[in-house]
Amino acid sequence: MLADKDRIFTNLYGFQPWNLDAAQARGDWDGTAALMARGQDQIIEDVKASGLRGRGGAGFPTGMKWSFMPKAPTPERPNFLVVNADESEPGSCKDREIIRHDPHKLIEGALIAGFAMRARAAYIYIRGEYIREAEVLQAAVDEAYAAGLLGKNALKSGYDYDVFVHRGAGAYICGEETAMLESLEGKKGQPRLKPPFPAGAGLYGCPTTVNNVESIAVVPTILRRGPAWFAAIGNPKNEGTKLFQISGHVEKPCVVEEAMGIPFRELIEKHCGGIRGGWDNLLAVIPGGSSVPLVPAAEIMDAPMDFDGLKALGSGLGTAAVIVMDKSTDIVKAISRLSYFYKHESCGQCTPCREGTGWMWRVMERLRTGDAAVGEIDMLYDLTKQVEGHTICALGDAAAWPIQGLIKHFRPEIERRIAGNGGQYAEAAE
Ligand code: L3W
Ligand code: SF4
Repeated sequence: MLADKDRIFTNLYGFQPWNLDAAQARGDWDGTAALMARGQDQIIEDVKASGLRGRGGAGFPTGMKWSFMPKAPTPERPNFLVVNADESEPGSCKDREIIRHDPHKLIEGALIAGFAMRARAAYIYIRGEYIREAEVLQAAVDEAYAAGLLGKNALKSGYDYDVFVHRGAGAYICGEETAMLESLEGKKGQPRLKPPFPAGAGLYGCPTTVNNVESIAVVPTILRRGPAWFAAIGNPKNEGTKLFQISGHVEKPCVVEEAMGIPFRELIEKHCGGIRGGWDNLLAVIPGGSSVPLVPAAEIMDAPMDFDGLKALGSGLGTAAVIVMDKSTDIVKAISRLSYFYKHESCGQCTPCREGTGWMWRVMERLRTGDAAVGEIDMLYDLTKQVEGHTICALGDAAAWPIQGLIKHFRPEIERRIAGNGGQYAEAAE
């Protein structure tokens, strides 16, 4: 379990004010100019040494991503940082807490990260539904400007840096990094083909790094306490602290900062008061937000909650949005509902996703009611394989994986429905 002294997000629950005075009293903006004086390359090396991997789902090494940015940008082709605050993954709600209660950690991180990658400005793209959070964030940015922490000659460092808050309009797909860039440019939020990656051609065609809110907000503390401190927490290649968001059938759903790699059972016992109805009542867990396959109860119990531990189980850490389902869950219905979500959120520009998500959802609905032939289970599995890996962005994969997980682990339950024996689990209320 993570010691209190190792927690980065000391105001996660908003017990203290979010404003600049309170943030500074908690240690934010302490010696920021001295951190920057270490130099851009040293900051990138420190972030690399800390082992920080992207907290938005993919787990790409953050320092390495920054190192892809050109070292000599020109006024005609500046570098940009884009902070992905379009938190829309079902189950994910950690970035919201950071922005609500600790916005200065994000803003200070955006300054240091932008400086390290020689960016001219940062755009924080915040989910449209996060109305109050956008207000807090803008007010915190305004405070930072007024205090000389941002803008011309930010922190008297000789470095000019702007931070803009940009509100989204409610499309999940704008959380995909290249759709976000399109949206920022004022266009329809549709993903671009990669490569080129944003570091080569991003916002307005300029070199751009897109990082998740949590990835940026932890950077000042990592630099202040030293990369070795961060790297000593967690497991090899899965270092540091992580915000877990636990929802569903636990006694006390919560967002909590823990060490990467904490075993699932410990996470739930220590912070969530256990599983509703006891451990025998656990059915399955989606450990990383709706885009990763579910893991059945018996396999998840002692699993390390980190990138590699969950990958070994055929799932993933994703954003660490842990969705817990007990035996009252209609598991086929739950996955069918996710299929509907992906069908609804598909941007429609590539055929396997546009057509496949609707097709998968329709078959899922028939499996839910048992109004299908047994052979359609394999047909649906094949269909997910036709979508997976054949689309422009990861939404196609995200739509396919939950269904694959369901078929892999709960085929007998689907077959029972088809055989007309009734479900093993009670039909959940609408
Ligand atoms: C330069 C290369 N850059 C990779 C960069 C790339 C991106 C990052 C990761 O999807 C996942 C997705 C969701 N040169 C590079 C390179 N990069 N190779 O590294 O890239 P990638 O393609 O592995 O992932 P992605 O397309 O960014 C992210 C999953 O996260 N997810 C949930 C997401 C939801 C939220 C939310 O609501 N906040 O984040 C959950 O699992 O499905 O698989 O920056 O440019 N050679
Ligand atoms: Fe759009 Fe789906 Fe293709 Fe992604 S995979 S670009 S969401 S149609």
